[in-house]
Amino acid sequence: MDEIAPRTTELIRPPIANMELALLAFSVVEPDLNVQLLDKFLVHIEHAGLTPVICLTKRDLLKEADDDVLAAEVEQAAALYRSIGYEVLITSSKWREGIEQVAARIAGGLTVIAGQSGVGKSSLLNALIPGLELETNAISHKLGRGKHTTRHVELLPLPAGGWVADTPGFSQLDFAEIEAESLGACFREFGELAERCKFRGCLHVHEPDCRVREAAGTGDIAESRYEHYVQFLQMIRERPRRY
Ligand SMILES: Nc1nc2c(ncn2[C@@H]2O[C@H](COP(=O)(O)OP(=O)(O)O)[C@@H](O)[C@H]2O)c(=O)[nH]1
Ligand SMILES: [Mg+2]
Ligand SMILES: [Zn+2]
Repeated sequence: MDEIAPRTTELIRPPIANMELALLAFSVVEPDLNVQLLDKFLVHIEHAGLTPVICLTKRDLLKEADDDVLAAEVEQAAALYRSIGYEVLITSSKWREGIEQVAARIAGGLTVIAGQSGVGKSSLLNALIPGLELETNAISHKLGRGKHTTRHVELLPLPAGGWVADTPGFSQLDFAEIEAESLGACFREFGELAERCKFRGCLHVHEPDCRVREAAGTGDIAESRYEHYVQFLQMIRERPRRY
């Protein structure tokens, strides 16, 4: 009789099980880097028990834009996520920059690639896998919308071993599977601090002697991260009850 392998990790959306790494693609331009959405993806990936690797794509556009403010924002974001302990790779599929680093990082493993539609996931896979010609969603001027975008999940073998799954792009993630009490654990840098909050089960919002809120006040936890935590907590509390 066939045995059904236990599902070790589960991402609700996209529908993939038994993955190890989540390569989280975010473009620096077109669409602009959206750190709230990045934090949302990170929460879902942490919750699923996958290891996230952040991949900032379309670096060539950043260089072409020659915009110091934008460049500084991207630098800051990369520094912030690295300081939290996340790996951040910066790539240009167009210029083939950073592709070898991504290839080395995901070689031999099982990787799911996730990110909003249009950030360059399929282009990155084409750059990683010689001969692969996934359709990329260049805007069709005739139809005025993306065409031939990825609609289903496909496991692709990597040249150096291992597999990668291209997933349909999605821009909306809800918190249907995450409880308020487990949200804090999805923010890595809250970890040790949260253990020293006065109250067990502290949600780090209004509770007295909360180390997490304290750290957000002093800047030890980045303002943007704490803000997003509070926003997500609110979303969890406001979601419709499921019976
Ligand atoms: N300039 C530039 N454009 C890119 C790059 N990667 C992807 N694109 C463009 O971004 C659009 C979306 O790319 P695609 O790979 O289909 O994104 P996906 O929806 O995430 O799979 C297409 O028009 C690509 O040509 C890049 O590194 N540089
Ligand atoms: Mg695609
Ligand atoms: Zn607390």
